[in-house]
Amino acid sequence: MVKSMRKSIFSVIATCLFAILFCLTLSQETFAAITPVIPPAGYDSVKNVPHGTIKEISYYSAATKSTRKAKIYLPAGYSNNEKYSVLYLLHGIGGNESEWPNNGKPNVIADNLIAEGKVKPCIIVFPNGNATGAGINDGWENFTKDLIGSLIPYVEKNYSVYTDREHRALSGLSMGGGQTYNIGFTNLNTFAYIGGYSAAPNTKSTNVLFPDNGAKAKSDLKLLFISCGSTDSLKQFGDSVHNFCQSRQINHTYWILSGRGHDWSVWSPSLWNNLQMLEEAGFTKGTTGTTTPSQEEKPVVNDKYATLQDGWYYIKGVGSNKYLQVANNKGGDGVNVEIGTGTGVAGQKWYLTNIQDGYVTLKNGQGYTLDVVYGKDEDNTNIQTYTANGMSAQEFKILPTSKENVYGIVTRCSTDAKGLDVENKGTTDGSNVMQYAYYGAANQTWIFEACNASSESTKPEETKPEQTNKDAISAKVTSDWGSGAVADFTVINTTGKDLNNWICTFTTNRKITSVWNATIVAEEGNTYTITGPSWQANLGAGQSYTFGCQLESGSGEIIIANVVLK
Ligand code: FER
Repeated sequence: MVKSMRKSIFSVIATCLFAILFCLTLSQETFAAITPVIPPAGYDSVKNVPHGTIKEISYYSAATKSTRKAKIYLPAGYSNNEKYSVLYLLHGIGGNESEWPNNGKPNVIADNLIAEGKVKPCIIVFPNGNATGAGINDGWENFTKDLIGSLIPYVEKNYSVYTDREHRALSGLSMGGGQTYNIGFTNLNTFAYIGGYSAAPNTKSTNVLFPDNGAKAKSDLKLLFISCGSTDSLKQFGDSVHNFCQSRQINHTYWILSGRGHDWSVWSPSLWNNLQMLEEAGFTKGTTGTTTPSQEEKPVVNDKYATLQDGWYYIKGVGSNKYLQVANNKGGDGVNVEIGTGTGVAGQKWYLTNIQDGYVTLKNGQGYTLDVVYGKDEDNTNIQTYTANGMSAQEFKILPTSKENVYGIVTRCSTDAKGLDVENKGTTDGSNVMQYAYYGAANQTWIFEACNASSESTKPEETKPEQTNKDAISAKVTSDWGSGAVADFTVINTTGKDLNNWICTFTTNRKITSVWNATIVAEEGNTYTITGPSWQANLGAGQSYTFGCQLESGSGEIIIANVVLK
């Protein structure tokens, strides 16, 4: 009896131990509850669901000292009133920023998963992973610097995204899978989620990937997803990461797609699973997913406008209770416009002038005019001040709201569809002001307070009489070889008077890399100030002068704006 009880207690303990061991063995490889599966048919077919958009972006890279291109998927209903997580998704050896968009259906896969409620809206960025250029011997290796030092900061400055590691993921296929491991494991403060699909021989050895023997990866990784086709000749590279992680008990999921090779039949299904695993691991935490404006926030029809009297105003944001101002109370071209606590300084005073068709201009106490950068019709375009130039970028309509003396300020360059908007509904001093689809939100509406003191009643000085017109300089491409171009720039003295030591400031849509037969005296972003050479320092009224410029790659004509010749 005692003996048989002992025997059964022993067998219960043994069964429990076995069960615990069994569970431990299972959880060792997979910590995400989602086990990858071959996606159902139609997972990458365009359906009648809201569609996100993929667009091209370009940014200056300190790693290549050039402007580089990338593509970005913005989910349907992308809104500045929401914050998004970002997945950086890398391509393979023959590709560039278009490889995933052209071949992998990433937008369709994401649109469908979002529409099904399986993942919340997020942003996917498709970089060009070969950051090559003059003097760079390994563009794939140099991409680490490009991604971390230039592309991520660009995305985080220009889009409404979270900026912590727990909202940033890195995945890639083949060469991009190798890069994902090389960059991801050694930058765990930047990325909490790593996904390598069919990683290539550029994958570094595990003693390089895990210099601390995997301690940080073990504690900090929120998701590690490894996938590969079973017949892929490169399978050993994912195996090596898997084997190391298994030996160090670093949580990960290794998905081998039976019978598949080194192609999109692995990569698109990997993305479909990876997105859902990201969702489960907390990648989109904080995003509400309710990005469609509610009924009362629907864009208003801008068929009416308010008429305010010409005069000086302080312009106060309704959502922030702070005043429209220039940064550092500085007068100048290209000075940022933001909000700040009311102090009555010149940089917070705006002289409203009614012009034609219901539009107004707003010139501040320093004599510079409110201006939409390049007059672009795009959400998130920044607002600055610039010398008055009569262009639509400087023309605004004041729209009434249901509240007295509360107005929207919409921009003519967006045909009144976008309005001055405090970025991310900011309320702190220095919060940026840009243009965004206008729907009368608190961060898009403004109170006009007349400045009453008699000293303020005079119109601002007419500044910059040297301002001429946009035709004072023009450019013509003479040779374009794709990655660069040469153009003739012609300055015409349209000022009506002789100019000694002429100086011309302008902005272009393509970066100038060098100039001959003239000199660049100042350069800020894409704004250049150029003087003539010693033999052409003077330019008589009506006279023209042509000099040469080398430009970075781009396409189409050269657009020149904001020209000042003096
Ligand atoms: C190699 C085989 C394949 C290699 C890279 C690849 C660097 C990459 C393939 C891809 O990106 O699809 O030996 O060496």
